Amino acid sequence: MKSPFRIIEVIVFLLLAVLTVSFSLAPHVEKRILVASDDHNATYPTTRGLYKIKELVESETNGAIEIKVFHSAQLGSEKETIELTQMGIIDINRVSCSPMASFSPNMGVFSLPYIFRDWDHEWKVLDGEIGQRLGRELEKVGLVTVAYYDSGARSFYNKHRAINSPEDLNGLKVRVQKNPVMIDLVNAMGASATPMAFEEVYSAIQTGVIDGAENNPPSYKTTGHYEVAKFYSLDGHSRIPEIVLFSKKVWDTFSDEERAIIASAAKESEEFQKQLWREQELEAMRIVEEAGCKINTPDKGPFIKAAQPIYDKYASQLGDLIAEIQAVK
Ligand code: GTR
Repeated sequence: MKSPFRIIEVIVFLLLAVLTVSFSLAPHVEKRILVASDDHNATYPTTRGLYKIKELVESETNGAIEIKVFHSAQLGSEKETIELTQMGIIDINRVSCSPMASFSPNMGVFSLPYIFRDWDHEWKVLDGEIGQRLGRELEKVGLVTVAYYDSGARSFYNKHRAINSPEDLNGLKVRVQKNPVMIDLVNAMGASATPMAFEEVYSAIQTGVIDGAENNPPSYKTTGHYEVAKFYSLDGHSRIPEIVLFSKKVWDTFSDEERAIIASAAKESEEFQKQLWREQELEAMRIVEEAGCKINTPDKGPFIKAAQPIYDKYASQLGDLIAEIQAVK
C-alpha cells in the first residue's frame, strides 16, 4: 500500500462512512462517531474485543459516543493505521506491540524471544508497573494505551518441512512483521527474514515468494496460511501482546468523565478477549490438525541458545528493561 494516495483514500472512505451515520440522526442530537481499526476479521478475539468496547461505551454514554469498527485491515495494514491514529484520522486502533517498536523502541522488548517465561509472567508484567509505564510512553508519539490483549505464542510455519531445530530454518525465507527485533530474531534463528504486511503473506507463500511465516494458532488459521504452509512447529519463540490504542489528539478532546467511561470499557474488554482467546486457540489447533497440517513441538533449548545474540545486540538499548522483566516473579 502506498501513501499518500492510500491515506487520502482512507480519509474519503471514513468521511463518507461518518457522514452516512450523521445524516441519519435526528436533528440536534449531539453525537460523536469514532472509528476503530483491526487487521483481523470480525470474529477474531481482538476484533470482538473492540466490539465489546463499542457496546459498553455506547450504552454508558446513551449513544452520545458511537464506535464504528472497521475490521480485516479495511483501513490499511498495521504500520499505516498506526500513523493514521497518530494523525487522529483513526480514533481507536488494535495492533500488535511488534510494529510499535518502530514508534517507541522500548516496545521492542516484548518481541524478544522467550522474554516471558509463560502466560502468568507475561500478564504480571503487562498489568504491573512495567506494562503500564511502556503503555504511557506511547503518549510521546501521540497514542494513548487503553488495553493489552492476549496473542498467545508465535511459532514458525512453512511449506517444506518440520522445524525441529534452528538448523532446519536454514535457507528458508520467513515473513516477519515490520519490526527490527523480529527481523533480528528470525535471522538469528537461521532463516532469512522478509518483512511484509500481514495481508500479503497468503499469496506470497502460495506463489513461493516466501517459504513461510510465524504466528499464533488463531492467526495461522483465520488467515488460511495453514492451507499453503502445512508444517507448523510449536517453538513458541515470542509472546507479543496486542495493544489497543487511542489517538491522543482525539483523547484530549474528551471530558474526564468520557475518558473514564472509555478506559473502564477497554479494561473490561480485556477479560472478555482473554477468554475468547483461550477458546479460539484450542479451536484453531483442532481445525488445522483436522485439515492435515503437520504439527510438531521441538525442544526449545536450541532456539533459546540461538536467540542469545539478540539479547547481546539489544543489551545497551534494552538491557535495564530486560533485567526488570526477568526479575518479575
Ligand atoms: C497477529 C496480530 C496481527 C498482526 C499479525 C502479523 O498475531 O494479531 O495484528 O500483527 O500477527 O504477523 O502481522
